[in-house]
Amino acid sequence: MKEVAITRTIIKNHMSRLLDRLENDVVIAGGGPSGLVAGFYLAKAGKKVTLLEKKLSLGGGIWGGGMGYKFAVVEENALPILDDFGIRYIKDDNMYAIDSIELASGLIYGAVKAGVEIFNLTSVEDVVVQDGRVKGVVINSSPIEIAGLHVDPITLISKITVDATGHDLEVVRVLARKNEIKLLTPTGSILGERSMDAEEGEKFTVENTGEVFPGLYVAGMAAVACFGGPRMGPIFGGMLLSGKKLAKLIMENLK
Ligand code: 48H
Repeated sequence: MKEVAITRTIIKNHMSRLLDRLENDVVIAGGGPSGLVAGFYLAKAGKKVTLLEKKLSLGGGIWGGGMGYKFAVVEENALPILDDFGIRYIKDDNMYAIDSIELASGLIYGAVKAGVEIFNLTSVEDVVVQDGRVKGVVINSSPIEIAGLHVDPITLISKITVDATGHDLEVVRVLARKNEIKLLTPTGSILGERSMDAEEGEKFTVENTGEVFPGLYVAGMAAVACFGGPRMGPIFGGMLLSGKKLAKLIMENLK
């Protein structure tokens, strides 16, 4: 029966992809701009990258531009990244404007085509910690999490784990809450996001992209929230550059 073939095709393909990703070079939590760009460059370099997104659709904070006006903005130094993805931009007032629909869909498509294995509807709820190092993620189905059902999670192993969960900094927060550890921040703790300063926030994001605990890296707004930088509003150059820098750092680490 056709119904059986449809169902078998879905289950077989999903399960074979998932089984292939029990062990990874890199697992990225969060499918916003920083996570997608990092995944793209790592996959292009031949790394086995799995990206987990808790929502149905990826793209994080891109879709709504600024206050729902559908344009995102980047500075000139982020243009090579857009060129790598084939995403178009318009020069305007010393800035570059991008249709946020093209930015979000272009980053997602680029990451998938580069070889990033993406699982949506998948929440990272904890990490695996052994020998003083993060060695993977503990995941659950988002609908199970949202319903508050008592269903235990499963685990994916990774050489490197990335917190690209944006403002909420979910992975680092759970690590810090459950374990008596010191993070690689100036105080050893999470410093928290500060109020708006677009210029400084953009710089801060890239400068603070990096390792925050052995095996665990932060990128994008998660780096800002972790290291105590200012927000920058709907300018996305720092997020894209953060993703690219992260890929470079991880490549060096994995050598
Ligand atoms: C799986 C999760 C989990 C979880 C969250 O917020 P994002 O777009 O993140 P960035 O850092 O790549 O980009 C930030 C940018 O969009 C932004 O918000 C800016 C520039 N703000 C400036 C300002 O002033 O406000 O994406 C994070 C993604 C989202 O899709 C979440 O659903 C997802 O991570 N996520 N995925 N497991 N536990 N938590």
